[in-house]
Amino acid sequence: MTYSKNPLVGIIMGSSSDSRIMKGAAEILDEFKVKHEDQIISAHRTPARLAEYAQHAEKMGFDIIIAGAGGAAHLPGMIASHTVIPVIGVPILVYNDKHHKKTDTEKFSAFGGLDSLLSITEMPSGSPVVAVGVNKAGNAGIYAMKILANKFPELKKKLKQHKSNQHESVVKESEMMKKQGLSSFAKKKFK
Ligand code: RP5
Repeated sequence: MTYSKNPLVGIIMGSSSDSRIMKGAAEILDEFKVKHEDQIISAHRTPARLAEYAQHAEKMGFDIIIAGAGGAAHLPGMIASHTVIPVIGVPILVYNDKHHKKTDTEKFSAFGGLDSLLSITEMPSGSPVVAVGVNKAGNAGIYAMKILANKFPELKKKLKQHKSNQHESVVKESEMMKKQGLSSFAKKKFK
């Protein structure tokens, strides 16, 4: 079953380089069969487009916006400033991987993702954005499903099933570890 003809969630990110991380949110929404619209909106490189997007999101009737950005991550906060739609921010660590010639240390943020985490969470009073952990786009997807589950009972059922699947998989791995012993379990898992 699908929940609507139109997308219920807008997924946006500051750069195409964020798509490697942000696809984690889309994968969860796809798994739960919730339609989403995905776009690149840069708070710094396309500021006018950012304001237009907020209007677009309201017109589309999105219930939630998932916004990911790295470094000086102003996208989630600025979108939240332009709309009353709840925004879930995804702080991104890995970036600049468009520039293949750069060394690994140049590809990553000098502040290890703390820069984007603080940029997203430290919003002024009266203009909140919630945030998941650094690079945890999948959690943003699950959190969005939890909000939507208040509207769609079928989605609530699926979330409960998702929880019990997680339980089963941890128990299964624990049984394997108990049987094989920690050393050989870890050797097989990370070979
Ligand atoms: C941020 O700058 C983007 O969200 C991205 O994480 C970071 C780097 O962007 P690129 O230089 O890879 O385009 O605005």
